[in-house]
Amino acid sequence: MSEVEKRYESAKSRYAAIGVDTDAALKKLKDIKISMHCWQGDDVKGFLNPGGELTGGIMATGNYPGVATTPSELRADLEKAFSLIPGKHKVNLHAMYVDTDEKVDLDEIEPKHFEGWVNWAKEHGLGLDFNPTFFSHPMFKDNYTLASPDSAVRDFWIEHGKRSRKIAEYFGRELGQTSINNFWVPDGMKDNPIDRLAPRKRLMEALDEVFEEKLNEDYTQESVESKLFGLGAEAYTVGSHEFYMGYGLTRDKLICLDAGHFHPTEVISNKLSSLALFSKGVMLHVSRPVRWDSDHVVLMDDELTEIGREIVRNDLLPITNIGLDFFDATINRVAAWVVGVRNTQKALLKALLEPTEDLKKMELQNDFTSRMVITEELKDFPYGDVWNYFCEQNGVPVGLEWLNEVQDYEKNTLLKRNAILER
Ligand code: RNT
Ligand code: ZN
Repeated sequence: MSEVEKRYESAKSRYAAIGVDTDAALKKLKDIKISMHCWQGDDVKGFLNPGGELTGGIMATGNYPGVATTPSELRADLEKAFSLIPGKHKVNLHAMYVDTDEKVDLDEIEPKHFEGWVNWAKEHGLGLDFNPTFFSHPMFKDNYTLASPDSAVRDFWIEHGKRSRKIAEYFGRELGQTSINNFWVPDGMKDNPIDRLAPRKRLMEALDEVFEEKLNEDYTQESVESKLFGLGAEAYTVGSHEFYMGYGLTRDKLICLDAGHFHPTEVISNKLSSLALFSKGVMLHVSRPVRWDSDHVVLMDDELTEIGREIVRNDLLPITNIGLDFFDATINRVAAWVVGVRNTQKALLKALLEPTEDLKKMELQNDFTSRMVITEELKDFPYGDVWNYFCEQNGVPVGLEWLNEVQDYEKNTLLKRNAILER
């Protein structure tokens, strides 16, 4: 028996004593796919318009060496990250990550421009999610895309939205896993608008045009992502939470909740149970807003723990698509992915290791003392031993070991990349 197995056996009996089956928890964890966002790998630059500016109110800061600048570099980095993460997952692509030598614009993209990604996903047993890219483009005009008062601008983006749906449909058909196509639109104003209504009406109507054609939902489903504010859109964001709650619920779309898109003390964990009653499902952008929508790497903090609990305690896994959304360019980008995905899995595991039914019973019986004492004691239970065993079982490094692999990869691959760039 390995050291990891020995520790697992001991943890297993401690959990069994409070009625928790650790083997069952690990079996469930193995089936949970995390959608790993490709854009952490290249600081949200994409391949459509090399050297272009990042617009749309989001920002990546830092210049850590080794950034991916081609689809094959990005895929190599993703592969490295996945080799350090237990389980089989999905990659979340954006339209600007086209893989083609053709000069193609956002209103011209077709499934064939993503064939390289699909072949790669097949080879590695991965799913693919998608996002139309409504930013970093000259047609992002006066801070507007789909909500623009200029019909030429709107039409460009409507065409883009329609094309993105065909690509997501193609992903779903080819890979046999539903591809979630997430719509986030940065449109807004820096200072106080006079008319908040007209842009929202234009956005609603433009989206209705984009979604006119019915597509097979086994292949693709759309989600809509709200936001409170962005850089340059501090006073007003057209696609607010209320806007997309209304839109998503009336148009049968998934609601996307990004952890950084609300008031600084407002949390998304508390929204899941309400959405579960009214929406067909959710897409999560698990992120960490440090004082604002800063998109820091996801750490094991209270909100992540609570997100895991809300999903597991309320049995929301079947209607929840879990994706990540952060971009930190001051650290090794592969490490950023690995920390974010492993933490998200660990938060789910911690929740899976709770005696949920017993705790619910105590609550119903007004036994708030036991509820508090048990949940506090649970924080010191050896979930780390269960996690380590899960990693070993799934053939990925245990504990700190993965850092060595990232460091080797940096030395042998990432740093060489930059040397070539500098020549
Ligand atoms: C921006 C949104 C959006 C983006 C990605 C790149 O505030 O969170 O999800 O981060 O689409
Ligand atoms: Zn997001």
